[in-house]
Amino acid sequence: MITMENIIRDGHETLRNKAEEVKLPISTEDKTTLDEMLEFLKNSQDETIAKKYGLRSGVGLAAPQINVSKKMLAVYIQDDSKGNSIELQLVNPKIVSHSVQKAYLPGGEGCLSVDESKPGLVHRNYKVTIEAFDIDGTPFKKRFKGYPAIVLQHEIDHLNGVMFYDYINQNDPFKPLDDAVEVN
Ligand code: K2U
Ligand code: NI
Repeated sequence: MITMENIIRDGHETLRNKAEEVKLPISTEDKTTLDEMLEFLKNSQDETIAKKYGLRSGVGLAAPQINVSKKMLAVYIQDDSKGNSIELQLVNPKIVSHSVQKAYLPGGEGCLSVDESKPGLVHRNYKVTIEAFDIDGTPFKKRFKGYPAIVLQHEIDHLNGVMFYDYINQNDPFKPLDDAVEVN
């Protein structure tokens, strides 16, 4: 199982590299890695397991964060209000279109690979359309908005060597862009 020891931290060169496209058909090894990434997210959101193994809660994880420089990511977002959850294991994901409108989390963002706080707003696209392949190699295309869209952009950034704090306006970190949507 993946634990925090497997997650590389800011300063490790892999976090600033562009990850490699995954060769299709997806190998057994890459499928296992994707399953372990999703398992980590579920474990990290289980109070008992997270406490037992000292896991930081995460809703997304990109393969470079476990020092696997491949274009693979997992997302696990539980939406208790409506009972549905978002569970994704994506290979070679790309944003094929996005809204003009921007969005941000009012409290800023964090990252499992960044131990210290980096206060400030991260403006992202409010809506994105993602094309990818799923773990079975089936083509995937879906539009996301709001929080899931923010999480996916954070993870896809990891595949391109971009960190969330790269976007923070150091002169006025909590100044929202005009017309940007606050996402809660
Ligand atoms: O990539 C990662 O390090 C996981 C990030 C994902 C993230 C996406 C969007 C905005 C902030 C972070 C975090 O660890 S997830 C942490 C977290 C957990 C529960 C709810 C919100 C954020
Ligand atoms: Ni991150």
